[in-house]
Amino acid sequence: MKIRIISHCLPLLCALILGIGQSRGQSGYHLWLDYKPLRDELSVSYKTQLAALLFPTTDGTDSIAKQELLDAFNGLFGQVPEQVDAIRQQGTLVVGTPSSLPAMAQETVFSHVAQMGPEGYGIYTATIQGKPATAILANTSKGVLYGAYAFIRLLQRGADIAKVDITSRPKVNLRLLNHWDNLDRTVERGYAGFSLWDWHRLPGYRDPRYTDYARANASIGINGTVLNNVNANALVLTPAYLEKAAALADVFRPYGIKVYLSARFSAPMELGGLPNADPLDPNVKQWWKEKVAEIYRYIPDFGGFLVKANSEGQPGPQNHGRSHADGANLLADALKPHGGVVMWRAFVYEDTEPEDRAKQAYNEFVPLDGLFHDNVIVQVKNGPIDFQPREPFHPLFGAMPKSQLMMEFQITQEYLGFATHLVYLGTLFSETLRADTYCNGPNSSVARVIDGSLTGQPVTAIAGVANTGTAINWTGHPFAQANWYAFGRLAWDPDADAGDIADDWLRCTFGNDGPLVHALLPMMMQSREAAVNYMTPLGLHHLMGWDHHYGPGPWISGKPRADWTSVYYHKASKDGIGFDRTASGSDALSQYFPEVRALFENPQECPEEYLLWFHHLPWDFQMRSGETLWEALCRRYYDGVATVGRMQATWEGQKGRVNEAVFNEVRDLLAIQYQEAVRWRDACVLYFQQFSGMPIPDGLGHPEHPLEYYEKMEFHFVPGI
Ligand code: GCV
Repeated sequence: MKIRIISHCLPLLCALILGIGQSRGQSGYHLWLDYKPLRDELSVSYKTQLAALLFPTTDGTDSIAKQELLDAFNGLFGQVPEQVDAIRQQGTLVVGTPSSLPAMAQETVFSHVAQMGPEGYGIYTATIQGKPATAILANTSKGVLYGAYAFIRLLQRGADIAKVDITSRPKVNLRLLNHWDNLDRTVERGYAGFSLWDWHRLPGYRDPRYTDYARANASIGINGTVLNNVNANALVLTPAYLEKAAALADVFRPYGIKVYLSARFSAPMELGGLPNADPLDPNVKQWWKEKVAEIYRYIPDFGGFLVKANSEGQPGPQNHGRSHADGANLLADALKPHGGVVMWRAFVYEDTEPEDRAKQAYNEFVPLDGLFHDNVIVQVKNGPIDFQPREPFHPLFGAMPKSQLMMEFQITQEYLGFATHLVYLGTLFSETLRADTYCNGPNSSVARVIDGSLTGQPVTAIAGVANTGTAINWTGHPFAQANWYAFGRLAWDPDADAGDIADDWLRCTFGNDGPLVHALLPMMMQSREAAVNYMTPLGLHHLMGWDHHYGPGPWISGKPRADWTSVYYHKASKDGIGFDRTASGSDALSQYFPEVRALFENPQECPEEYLLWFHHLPWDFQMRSGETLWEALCRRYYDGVATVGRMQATWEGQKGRVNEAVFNEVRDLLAIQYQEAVRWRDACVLYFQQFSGMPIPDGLGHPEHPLEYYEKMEFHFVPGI
């Protein structure tokens, strides 16, 4: 018995010992803000260039910026600059705003400040009061904070700060994380432990981790956070929870981060005892008005509501015979006097089985264009189905010119291998942002729609479903940190290059090590395409396991709704595979502008990445490569796995270059990813082979097990549901 107890406890003991041995510094806890010492020559020159700091602080925000600069200098080149109140002959870093530095505000370099807006910053090599200096300038202390982080990033990269001339302001106003965190601390589609919000001990105990969370977000320009799941519990709107949310808001405020809440549309019934939640009912309006006023008493700078309504069983205005616009405007009117916004999600599909789920949001929302009040933003997922490994951009982008639209990306990897697979999402985000909607002729990219430059919408926003949790490294997979990072950077500048961002992340995270970046950057850049290939190549989608969404499940059928099954989407049969969304099929393609339609309409010309998204084609369809469709499909599946094999080899080459704990963790996760990629490939190839009746092309190899083996696999207690 004793032996059994010991053997049962052994893993726990080992975990505890390992946990103690693995300090936060070694674990990835410090994210991209780990200020590792730079090379000696760089340190020497930075010590001279940054010997003195002239930085008069005015509030909590610029005080944070100052401390961050001091910590960074100390870590990067081992020197804390002398704090001065007059500019030195040389080697002074000047930081502030025209009002914090009134004696200098007439200097030429301050002329840039006019272009920075309330959040932008500038970093310059300049002559101030006749002396050479480096300057971080902004209009506000928030801008100063963002400027400080940008300057630190330059140092982490070992940039030449003798000639810097950077002016940067965010292209999108509201840059938010959406937490799908439940009040019991489980996280829907969360793969990095439990929710960061310790509701039980709030508001009394403010975990220092809340500060670290805010710091990480501020460092990449995120300025808002929706604390709770869109599948919302109305309790979050009760005084007990508002007090807790207010405590979080207090911690986040100096970092420039506003708190938002997901609101349950039926809250007036559940909390207020009203007989209905009809948005046109005066009592319902009054209830929301009072509730919102109460929220602002707790959180004076509350950002507003995020709402999932009439979607996947959530209550909404349609329950009362009203439209999404009626519902959104109800909340918007309550928020308006306080300056809050409503982010109303367009992720909707009919309760009855739709003919093509991809068409639903467009069909429901386009007729409402122009009806939303001016503090409503319609939040649209990047693609028309649901965060699949690859989707074409959502046809709503560009199709509602009289409404404010925002982007919703998913950072957590619900459909991309959870926190087990190394998949860099900067490329996915960028692919959507750069896609041309042609809504206003050429160069009408999705980025131009959401940054308001095409529509002139005053409120612009972008959200990412968070991948954070209580895991010591925040995101589960060490490389999943890069996805949080890339989201923030692209939210600030949707035109930024995903490769440059990955390069920054690597240098800031692992140290400014050229050979390491040279090896790992291509690996990151190929990783998403690899996942697409071993999961859903050539435009296939929604092939994952039932409900938990883990692993392959192309055979999923016979569920309560056809559009929750895989067979609904791939439509494989003896005659071919793919979803015909052209005029001969569901005609979802007609929801796009003519130039986009022309791009996808003809299977001979359709980019292969989207082929089976838009077309149902015979197995022997001739691809541009000369292969048959079946051969091309097999080859992509095998290529995907082969890429993961190369990623493993690349990582092995970094032994000794990254700390041992992270090295081992990534190595082991890549091994799991490889196994899972093989399983995806083999399960899908065997499943589709039943219909194609064709052999796997020579030289690719053959699955180890028969199809039934994969179909019978069961997984219990999969995280995230
Ligand atoms: C929060 C998908 C996910 C759900 C999620 C939903 C949504 O269906 O599987 O977990 O619910 O999207 O975005 O609302």
